[in-house]
Amino acid sequence: MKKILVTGAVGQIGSELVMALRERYGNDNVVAAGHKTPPSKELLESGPFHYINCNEISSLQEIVKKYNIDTIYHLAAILSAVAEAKPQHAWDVNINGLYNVLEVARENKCAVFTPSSIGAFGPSTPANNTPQDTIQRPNTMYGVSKVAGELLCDYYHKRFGVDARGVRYPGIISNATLPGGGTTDYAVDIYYEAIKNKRYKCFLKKGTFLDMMYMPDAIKAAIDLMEADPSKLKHRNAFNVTAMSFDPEKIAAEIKKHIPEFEIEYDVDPLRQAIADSWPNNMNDSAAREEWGWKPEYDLAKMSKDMIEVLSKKLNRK
Ligand code: AKB
Repeated sequence: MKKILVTGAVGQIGSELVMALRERYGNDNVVAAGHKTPPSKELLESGPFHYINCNEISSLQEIVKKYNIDTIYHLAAILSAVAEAKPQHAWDVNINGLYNVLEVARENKCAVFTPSSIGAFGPSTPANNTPQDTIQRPNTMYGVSKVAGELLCDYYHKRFGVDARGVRYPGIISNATLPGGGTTDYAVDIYYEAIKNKRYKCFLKKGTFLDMMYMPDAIKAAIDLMEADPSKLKHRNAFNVTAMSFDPEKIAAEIKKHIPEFEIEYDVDPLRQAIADSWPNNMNDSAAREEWGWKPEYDLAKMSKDMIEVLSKKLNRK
């Protein structure tokens, strides 16, 4: 049985990934590691949890040895808007943290999953049907750290044989943990506000198309890629993966089908708008589909129905 460590386990993806991995591989075989108290008691109590800082390599070493870890899902990262506000901190967490994880993986022969992002692309990348292999000249610290991370993972695979794999996630939408500090976060906030107040003030302007994905598909992508036959992987790291592309008007129209009184208005944040404008409108994810069978289950309609049902119950609005 696999012995897994998940860093960033209290974050948006990490907290749900830990529970999915525990269900699949057994509670005791999945060690969750985060730098703050988990939002859910379930995560803390269903299996091992440790406070670690990926910038301290000794704390990573200790856990990997203690539990005989063979696979690390490295989710600890700073998202785009926060990274622009604190670029030095973002470099430290996104690059030095990843470097430590790869070093520990090299020494202990662990496989590593690391997400890159649509943020690894920039204004000179073709914005529509963005190819798997294309121009990557991002103009944000988040993007710079993601491209460097992709290259570092490729390097550790080629040079040291570390089984490093990863995807370029789009914006991730979840009905459980909230995202923090991203440019695509509006696509989560909009559901909460639609249910609570029937209005949402959007910080991106209409016409800003971005790739998005519902959390169950994001979790599936990570697990499926790590379970894929390595002989079929030509790319290994940084696979484009997407499930849908929409702008604020399109998601608002979908929400209106369930909450007819809902209205969207705009108060554009120049920082996040500039970041979003530098990212693709929609990516081509055919390499992931061909090499390891990637196929999302949720489109905008199916995701919206589920989000509204689950959140309405959670917020006692039904
Ligand atoms: C962000 O908005 O920063 C993230 C991402 C797309 O990587 N959700």
